[in-house]
Amino acid sequence: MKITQIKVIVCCPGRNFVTIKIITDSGLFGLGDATLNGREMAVAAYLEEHAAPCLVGRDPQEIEDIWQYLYRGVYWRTGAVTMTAIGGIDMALWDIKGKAAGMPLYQLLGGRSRTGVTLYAHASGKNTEETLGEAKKLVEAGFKAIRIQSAIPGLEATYGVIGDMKDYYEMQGNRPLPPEEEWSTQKYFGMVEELFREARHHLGSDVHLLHDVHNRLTPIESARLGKLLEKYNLLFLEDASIAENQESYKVIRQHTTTPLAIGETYNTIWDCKELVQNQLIDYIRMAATHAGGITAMRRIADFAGIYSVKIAPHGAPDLSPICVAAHLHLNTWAPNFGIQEFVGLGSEQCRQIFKQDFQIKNGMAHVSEAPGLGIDFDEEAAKEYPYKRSYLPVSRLEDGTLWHW
Ligand code: GCO
Ligand code: MG
Repeated sequence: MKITQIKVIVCCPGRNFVTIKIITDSGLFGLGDATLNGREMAVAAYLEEHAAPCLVGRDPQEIEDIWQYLYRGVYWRTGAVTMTAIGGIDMALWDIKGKAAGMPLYQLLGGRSRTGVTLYAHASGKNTEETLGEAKKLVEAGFKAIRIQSAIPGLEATYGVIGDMKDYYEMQGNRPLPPEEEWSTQKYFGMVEELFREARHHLGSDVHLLHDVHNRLTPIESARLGKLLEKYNLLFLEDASIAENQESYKVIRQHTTTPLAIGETYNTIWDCKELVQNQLIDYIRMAATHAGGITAMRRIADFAGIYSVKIAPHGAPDLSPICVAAHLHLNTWAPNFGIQEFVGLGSEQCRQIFKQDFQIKNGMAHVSEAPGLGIDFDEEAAKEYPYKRSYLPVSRLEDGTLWHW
């Protein structure tokens, strides 16, 4: 089998997605997601100009060698743009391998470890009451795990909730420059305990609760938060602090038993090595798209498993349905799967373009049994929604200091 063409398609059905289609002389093709939020065209150019020309004519079945060629063979290894390009190509190659074998991807990985993939949904609102109203609806819809976020009184907009502008997920293409949000640790601590106390009171003890701090706290503040929330029994506390200095998580760990999750911006196994090896975290949240595809995720899952760390792949709306499908296969297989973030099936336009056939029932996803990833992409429909430049927000402290978003 030979690769005859690699297409890179950037479309914006409500938000931007970079899709790779690898076409072969056998009639089989594979699909991959290479979306890097706010930097989509950098990956598209990398693929078109630097990666695709080296792969045309190669055997798409040699996934491992192609992975090494694009990773080790490049002097400038790692980095978000390179690893997202590799992630998209790798996914498409596994899609082809599955189709050639006549097997769904999870079978190629080793088969099922579970009947379905437990999902967590998002509840956000402008105050505790609104957030918990959303959470209740999700519980009624069958979800067993909910991420709870609320606006902070006194701050106009912050992570997950942005004033009257709908949330940031839907702002793609609507603003010429990055919007700005505000952060105050003092004000956050003034509301966060009440949010979880009320959540337990109204939702009961069975439902799993999660929370994303989006790197806003310092390690000692995260430690304090973890301690404060211990009695509300969170499934995990996500991105409490930035961990460029992986050692800094020791500060959090030595103070609290609240389980910790991190990793959605990580690109290689090296980014989480110390965190995993020293058991400073409980869930690793890397995504197939940004961490080098199925080939890399499989290694990360096995590495994490040795240290009792579970995988909980990133599932925000900026990962395309192709990545969602890849994660469902990985999660169906991985013995150390934890939970999958899930934000719905995307806009109507999105569902017109990406045709997936996994099933969701009672807060669980059931992977497609079709060969490969089990997803299709309508190129003609995608043409209707061209790329629109857009940015994630930035965050500032009340005195104007630029802070982590
Ligand atoms: C999450 C994430 C997202 C990110 C987004 C950035 O846990 O879902 O934090 O909300 O902010 O994916 O690209
Ligand atoms: Mg997050």
